[in-house]
Amino acid sequence: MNMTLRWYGPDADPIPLKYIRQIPGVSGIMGLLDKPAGEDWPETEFSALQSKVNEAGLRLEVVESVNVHEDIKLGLPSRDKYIANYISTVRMLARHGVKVIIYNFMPVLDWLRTDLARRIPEDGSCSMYYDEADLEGLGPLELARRNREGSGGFSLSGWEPERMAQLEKTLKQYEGMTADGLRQNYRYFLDAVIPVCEECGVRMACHPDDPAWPIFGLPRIAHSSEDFDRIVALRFSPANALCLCTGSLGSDPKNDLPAIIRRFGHMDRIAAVHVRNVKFLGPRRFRESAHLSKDGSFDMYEIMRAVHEACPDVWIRPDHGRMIWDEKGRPGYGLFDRALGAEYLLGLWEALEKA
Ligand code: DNO
Repeated sequence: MNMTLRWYGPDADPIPLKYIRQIPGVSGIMGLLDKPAGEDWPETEFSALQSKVNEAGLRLEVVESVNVHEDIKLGLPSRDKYIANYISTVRMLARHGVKVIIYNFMPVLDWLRTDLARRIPEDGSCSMYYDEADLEGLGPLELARRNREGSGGFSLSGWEPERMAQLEKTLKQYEGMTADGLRQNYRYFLDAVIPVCEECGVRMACHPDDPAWPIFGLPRIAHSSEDFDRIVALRFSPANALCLCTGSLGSDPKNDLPAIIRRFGHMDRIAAVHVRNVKFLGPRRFRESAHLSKDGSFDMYEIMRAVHEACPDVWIRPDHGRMIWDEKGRPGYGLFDRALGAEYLLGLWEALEKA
């Protein structure tokens, strides 16, 4: 298992690489170039980023994310141009030793919370929070505005300004799109990209829908074991893999996380894992808790045991942390709580190794 931390790059992330290097057991980052979806990533920029990471004593073998342009998800004629750019980026990343590319196929919006900094009454820390009831009377545009205001000036992955600028138009384009229609467009994308990944030794890792159900009437096709069965069948190859995110999938209590990890891990279809805990507060209402089992609703030991059993060589990162110790940072991506999360997961791992 390779323990990593997500890092947004020297200009966008307030956390110095040196600090990440000092977290015991963290060997690399999951990183990215901050480019609008659909762009072919410039090699010189990526190689400069990777050198910086390497100089800090860390590795950059997982890229999160190379975003998929909406025209691909919509199946518009312009998709071929964007797929060609995607392929060119895959080849470039492979030349630099990248092994896994995390992406998602969620229409328009990526992950969604209704409060980016909800105070946890028990200990005074803040974490991200979701209540479906708060979405009523709140359209996506209003939510995007709130996110912008609540993000402390940081651009949030999945809520990038250029994406939000197009929001109204993109939402219109999706009118009438069904889950099957979206899946067909997904197949078209995978048919083009996966053979290239096989050729150059890269694995695509699809991130689940977060939360794990459709929102704002948009189709979503990656939030259950059955959905993943369909996704791996769209193009059957170890390069067509998943990024198993426990917090996203687990937002629906029906999803049995250890069972899903075992199912797709044993099939060799898990290329990356995001591990975090969630505390259910009611139907479709939850907060992101500390990683510790006791603080949330998941059994983190059982989750790590399933990873250890079914995909032990995977790249992992602790996911969204709370804001603690008065840290100011990108919601979900501060240093302190994620570092605690990494140590806790590494502790579970050591126990599993020795048992
Ligand atoms: C949220 C992240 C997601 C993830 C993308 C992958 O914090 O886990 O934004 O990076 O869905 O494409």
